[in-house]
Amino acid sequence: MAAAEEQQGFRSLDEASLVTYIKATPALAARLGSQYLDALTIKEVGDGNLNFVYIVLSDAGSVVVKQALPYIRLVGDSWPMTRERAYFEASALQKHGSLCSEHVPEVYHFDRAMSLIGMRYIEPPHIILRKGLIAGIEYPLLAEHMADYMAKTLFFTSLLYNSTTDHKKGVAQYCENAEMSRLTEQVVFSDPYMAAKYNRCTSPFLDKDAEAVRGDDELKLEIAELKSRFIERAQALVHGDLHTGSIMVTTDSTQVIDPEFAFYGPMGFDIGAFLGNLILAFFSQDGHADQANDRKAYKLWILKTIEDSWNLFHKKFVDLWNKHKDGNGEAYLPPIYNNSELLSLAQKKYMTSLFHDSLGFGAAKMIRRIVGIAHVEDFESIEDASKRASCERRALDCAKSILKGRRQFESIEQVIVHVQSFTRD
Ligand code: ADP
Ligand code: SR1
Ligand code: MG
Repeated sequence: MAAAEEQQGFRSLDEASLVTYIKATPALAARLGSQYLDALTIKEVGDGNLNFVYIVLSDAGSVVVKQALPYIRLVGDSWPMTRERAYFEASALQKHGSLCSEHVPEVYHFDRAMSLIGMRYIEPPHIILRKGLIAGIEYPLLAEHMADYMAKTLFFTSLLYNSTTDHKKGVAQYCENAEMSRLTEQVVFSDPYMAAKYNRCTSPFLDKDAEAVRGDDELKLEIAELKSRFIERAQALVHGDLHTGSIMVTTDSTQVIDPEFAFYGPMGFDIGAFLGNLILAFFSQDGHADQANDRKAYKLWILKTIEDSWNLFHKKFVDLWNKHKDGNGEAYLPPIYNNSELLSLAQKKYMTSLFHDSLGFGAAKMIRRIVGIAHVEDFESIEDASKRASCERRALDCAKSILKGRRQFESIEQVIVHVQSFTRD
């Protein structure tokens, strides 16, 4: 395999060879200052599941270099994975960045043969949101920023804004990211519902709970519906992996990274990933509570953030729709939907369906993080396994009920009340 890769112009880099690469790459060298290249500080910081990420600092500047190797880092080379994911990540960063530059890092350089992206270093005090949630830090602008990011990236890549011809061009381009979508199909929509090699749970505490998921016919019927929707519904260019580990934050800045799973899919997959991961963070809080901080106020802040995120997203998305209703979008042609009563009925129907999709996908994402392959640090960092399992069980039971009953919810406030009903206090 290595020889074939080399023929395609690919070499996997390390800290030392990255210096040589940077010296030979003007777009990166310029960012760091060409006279400082002999004294670079380079650190590999990839704590994600798939790739290698290097922070490169000089006295004059900084870059992040991310390289995809032909396998999944979490598992190793026994699970091969296309390096082309780097191309889709760079393309999606550029497209989403053009629509929402405030919340997407700039791409400085892309090398397709090397599966390598050079991008803005999202500097400290930014940290990964998931880590901030574990630490109990409040982010007052998170809901506003994420609502803005989701409304802009999803609206402007949908048929509400684009012609069907342009939309299909986008769909065709990202259809090629099928291998990444297949990974999601497997680890989100299939493996948790059957005995699968990489599934795990907090054993023995959750063994029966995982078995119950695999034996729950009602749940299986619902997840089948969502799986088909995930594959068939080319609604917008979605990020594809919008969990709290793909967002870097300070109290006044929010940056979305890592869209290597991007494709034209259901909008609710992104919204659900974000909200579902906030719900996981909520259920993990009891495991992080201590004498100094019972986390009760923080749990309320998370719930408020979930509520605000959906409500602000709803408002911003419908505002964009109204603003551009006479533009090129071909889903609701002005000659047909030109009376405000009819348009507002169409919007209500669209947003209700999107709400139920978001709840379904969010719940599916919660379930996979508890009984599937890739668990989340929110729970994994709770050392006491029995305590961890009881947090996870509440999250799992909540997710199952949302997945099955999603169509009954009429507002995010009702969902919040439902989530709270699974807690001890
Ligand atoms: P993977 O694709 O393997 O999931 P990520 O894109 O999530 O990798 O990146 C892994 C880690 O690298 C992140 O958790 C973050 O700490 C760091 N990172 C990634 N991109 C940047 C960036 N542009 N600026 C600063 N740190 C980054
Ligand atoms: C092998 S599954 C790895 C997971 O990590 C990524 O962040 C995606 O969520 C993927 O499902
Ligand atoms: Mg990641």
